[in-house]
Amino acid sequence: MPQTRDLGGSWELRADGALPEQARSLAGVAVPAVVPGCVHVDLLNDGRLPDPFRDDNEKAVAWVGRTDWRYTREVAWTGDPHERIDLVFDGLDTVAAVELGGDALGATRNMHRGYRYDVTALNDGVARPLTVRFTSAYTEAEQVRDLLGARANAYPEPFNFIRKMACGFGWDWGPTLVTAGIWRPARLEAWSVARLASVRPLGTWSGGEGRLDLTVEAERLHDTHLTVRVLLDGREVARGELPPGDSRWVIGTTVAGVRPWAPIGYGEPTLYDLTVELSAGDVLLDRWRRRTGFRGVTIDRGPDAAGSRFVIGINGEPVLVKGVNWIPDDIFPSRMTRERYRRRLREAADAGVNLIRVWGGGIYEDRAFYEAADELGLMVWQDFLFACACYPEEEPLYSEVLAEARENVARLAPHPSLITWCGNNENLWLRGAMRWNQAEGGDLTWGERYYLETLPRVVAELDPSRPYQAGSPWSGSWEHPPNDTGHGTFHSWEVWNREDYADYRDSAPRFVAEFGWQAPPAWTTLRDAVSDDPMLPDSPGVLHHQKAEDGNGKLARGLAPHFGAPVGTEAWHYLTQLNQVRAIRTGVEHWRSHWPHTGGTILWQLNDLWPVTSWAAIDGAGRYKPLYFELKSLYAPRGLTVQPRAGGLVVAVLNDSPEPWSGRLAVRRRTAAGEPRAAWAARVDVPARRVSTVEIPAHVTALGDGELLVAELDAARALWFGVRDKDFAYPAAGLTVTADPAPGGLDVRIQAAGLARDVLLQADRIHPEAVADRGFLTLLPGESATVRVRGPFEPDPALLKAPWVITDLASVLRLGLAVR
Ligand code: BMA
Repeated sequence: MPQTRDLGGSWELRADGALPEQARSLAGVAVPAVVPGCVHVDLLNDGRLPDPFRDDNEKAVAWVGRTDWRYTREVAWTGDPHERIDLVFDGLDTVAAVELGGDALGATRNMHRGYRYDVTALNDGVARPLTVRFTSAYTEAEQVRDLLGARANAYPEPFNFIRKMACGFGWDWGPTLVTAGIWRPARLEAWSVARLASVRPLGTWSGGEGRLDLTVEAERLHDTHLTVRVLLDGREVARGELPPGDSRWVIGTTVAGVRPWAPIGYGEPTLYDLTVELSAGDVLLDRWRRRTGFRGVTIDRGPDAAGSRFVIGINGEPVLVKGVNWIPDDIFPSRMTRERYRRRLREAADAGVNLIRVWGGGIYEDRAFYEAADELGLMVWQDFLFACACYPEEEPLYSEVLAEARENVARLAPHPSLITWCGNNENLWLRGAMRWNQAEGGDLTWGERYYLETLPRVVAELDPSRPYQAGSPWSGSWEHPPNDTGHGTFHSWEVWNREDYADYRDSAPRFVAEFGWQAPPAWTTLRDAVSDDPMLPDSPGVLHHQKAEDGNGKLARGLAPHFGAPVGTEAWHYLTQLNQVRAIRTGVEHWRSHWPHTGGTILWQLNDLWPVTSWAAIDGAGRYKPLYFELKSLYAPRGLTVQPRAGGLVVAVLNDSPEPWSGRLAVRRRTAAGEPRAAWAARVDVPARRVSTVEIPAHVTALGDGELLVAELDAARALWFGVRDKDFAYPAAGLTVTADPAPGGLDVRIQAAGLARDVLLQADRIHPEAVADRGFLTLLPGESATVRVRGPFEPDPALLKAPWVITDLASVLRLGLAVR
């Protein structure tokens, strides 16, 4: 068996070459460094950088990305002698020269690949210096740009000229922090005779049967006879021979007695241990192990009377996609841990999410990400790493793209959660929509060949088990504009950028792969990030943590028709978070009511990678914005929503459960004070996985001033106010709050005398680590609810009396003040 020695842990970091003024103190200094890691994190840990997340320190540390760096340590082989010793890097960020004992081993220019070098000389046991020199990513990207010609992109940075995480160069939710470093594990691997160079299992499911297609590639040093054994949960399912000269073994076999992997809400995410062993005679040479599963994936893109569908099917069943977009969870991705991946994905699953789209401006994530998704039953849509730009198709980029695609398609093949590969984010669309074809370099290559030829070929060759999409959005061909509501995937950005959120209802796209609405992060997250005093929506630090073009203007214009102009930062914070929730609710309920015409929604965006005003549901400090809790009801299997249709109102009964939903649907018109005005009821029978729309009679929907509709079916409820918030005369909520100490915190009971709309308990205002189990909640007169608050604080009910800990809409609208 191969022996390995981890090269993680302490290294030394030095600046190479010229240093800017701020960095003079680094001249000749060896900074303690950690692998895996990156320069920024090492400098931060050594107290040599101000926190780039605070105020506008981001600007003060910009020199780090423009500097060259050198990582060094000694290495020696301390294991048994072997015929071969390899030095393996799972990831180098990005432009690196690797040297051992002063000899060059190789040069790299792609963060998204791994590298392996023959260092068999280490068999002598003598220690040698290992050096990895990093050239600034800017130097490389600017050289490639000069060589191939400038091309348009969405941000003024050269991210499209280098194979490196694009959003590290800054995005409309992210800082510009251009990293360098040994960002993934490094090790020595010693082996003899032969090793498993690649194992690519494709587990599929159809006709009630599992199937395993497996390709094994060996790297061999001798022409000996090799055998391969394949075990599933310890039981041998296949065995093969690699005669001398042969190093590739391919099998396809049905696997009896297995159950399929299914996403959340559609069955169990069943996984199996897959083991592949390589032997020579009785000697076991290498062993590979993963959890894998069997499932069939289709995307129904067929034509129909309305255009072209986009319905994802798993194991033969159409699946309503309730998705979120994922960006790297840390601007320094080497800081991610298995626990953090697991926690974030568990949070998505807890919110009812069944699909995560790994967005093309980030990275092919760590194995831990896909393993967590496998176990949770979260489907993963993986973009190839191209976003919002024209990308050159010439060398030196073309071969890098090809190598990176081949490596990652093979690497991620075992994961049943990964259900589709997508060519890019928005590049097919924006070239025309942003007129990049008419801008500088508009006549040069721009990436089309990757999306329409290279990448689909790689997927067809290495992984035919997963449907490929050319891009997001994409209408299926050039016959229709890429972002066409009638065909394929759609990104809904006009509404946030220029319109009122009610306009989400103006179309029913076939699949909404992006849509979002901004809001600031949790109060404490913002307060910790900026030292502005006073802290205002437009004070310098707050504005620095708003990266979207005219972001605050869009927030204000989105707010005005619904809530007017807020008084004070606290009211702005409360109302913009509420407006985010209102907007997303409007979109998702409308689109869900059109299932299966609309095949699903993928919210932009689940997470953040620093403290910022953004479209995220979970902020950069990991705190939940109220939107996070709202997702739980929007993405619940069952729900009700009142929708305007053809001059009247309907109740859409949303049933994404495997059972029919039958019962008595009751709709009442009542005053805000609770007095009944009209009532109507009907029996509904909604088949499994279907939506029924039921018209509400006009005499019920004839809302007078201060009246609302309440629709109910079993435990589900929908409210309809008919007018915009600022035109509804909300009475005082009349809240009575009582709190009981509970294990780990407080149980807070909120009782409403009147209509209490959008009561919010902001747990982070009690203690930075306190968490509540609900976001906005609305109570009808006389109702009560309990909010569980947990965290490391003294469970003193008096804490709830601090300003803005508990707030409701009527109080904010009337007074711009907290209730208590
Ligand atoms: C889409 C995404 C991102 C961007 C978001 C918000 O374009 O693909 O590039 O951050 O919208 O503008």
